[in-house]
Amino acid sequence: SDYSREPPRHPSLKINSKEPFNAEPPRSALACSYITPSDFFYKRNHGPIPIVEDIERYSVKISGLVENSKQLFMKDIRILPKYNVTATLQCAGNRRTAMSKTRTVKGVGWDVSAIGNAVWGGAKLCDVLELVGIPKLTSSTQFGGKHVEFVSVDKCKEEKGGPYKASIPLIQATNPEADVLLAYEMNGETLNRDHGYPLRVVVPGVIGARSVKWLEDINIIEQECQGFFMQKDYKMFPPSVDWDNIDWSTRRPQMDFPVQCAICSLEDVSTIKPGKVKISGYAASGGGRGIERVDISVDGGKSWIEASRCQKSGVQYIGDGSDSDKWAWVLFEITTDIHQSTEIIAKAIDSAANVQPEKVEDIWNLRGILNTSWHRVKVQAGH
Ligand code: MTE
Ligand code: MO
Repeated sequence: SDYSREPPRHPSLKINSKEPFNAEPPRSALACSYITPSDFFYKRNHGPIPIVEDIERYSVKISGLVENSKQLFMKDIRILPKYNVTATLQCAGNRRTAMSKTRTVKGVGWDVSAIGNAVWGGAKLCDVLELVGIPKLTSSTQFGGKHVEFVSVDKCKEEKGGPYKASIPLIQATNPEADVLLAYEMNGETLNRDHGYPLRVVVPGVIGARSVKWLEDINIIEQECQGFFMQKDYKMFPPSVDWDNIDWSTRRPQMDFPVQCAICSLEDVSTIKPGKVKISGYAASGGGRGIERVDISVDGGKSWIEASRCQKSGVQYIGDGSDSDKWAWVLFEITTDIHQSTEIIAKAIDSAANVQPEKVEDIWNLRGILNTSWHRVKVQAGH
């Protein structure tokens, strides 16, 4: 493995692991803007960042259960209708550090910023698959349990030096409404190396692990991908399962991410001046479910007040689909009186009325994924 040609990165990122490079922005910087600048977007890697020298010769090969395999160059992908989809990407390991405080878990530690919201520009996967004769919106009976596998060029130790890979159901891949993209732009600019240059998959509403970067191969396969990150990682186990009694085959790979929120305006612990305190952060849910409500408590959970929500700045979020980005987070904010030291809590409710679990202990799992417990920060009244 070779880490001598990594791209430059913003100095204010908090580095959780250097090789492979895993870093997140400070939480105070994260919820300042609805669209996360790519500099500040968390970076989650399992190997060195690949180098594409000759973009003219770069291609993606589509094969597997198709009549004729096809090799697509960037020009073939750029010629397809271009979509800009605003979507939140969240690592399943977001907030892992807090989970490991109850009991040790395996994995890179993350605070609350292994999440970001970007405008991804590219072709829809369903349009790309049509080029090899796979029709859109075909019924599930015709597809069976087929999956679309995405294979990268990076080298990961978990794959014994092989490439990172993952898959999604073919039924989702061929649904135009699922907005699965092969993205070559992020926030209106050419995708940068850290985020998958020249081409990555973006699967909105699904844990980040399925949005394969540096795409090289697309395979239509009979069942889900058998790679490490689908079979031996990113699965949700109950608190009773530990490394001595784990049976990976008993669980399905995690796809949609659950309802989540975090306070970003305050660190745990923060010193505040008694009086009006602004509490703000993000809330997001998977599967295209919007955020129905964000509740805040400033008395440790005895009483709750509702925060205001927005996506575009200054516009109250309604979440009815007409003026909202269905795959994107909402930013929440409330200013309230706090006069003494206390614990502030945030919890979100999504459009299916799913609520975040209260205690991290109840959702503890050995890999430390999906910590969506109520987010708590302690504040000390000072001067
Ligand atoms: N794709 C490749 N090829 N290699 C990787 O290590 N990491 C995955 C996913 N795609 C990964 C990958 C994980 S776990 C996450 S959370 C997201 O990419 C992170 O995307 P980002 O670095 O652009 O934020
Ligand atoms: Mo991830």
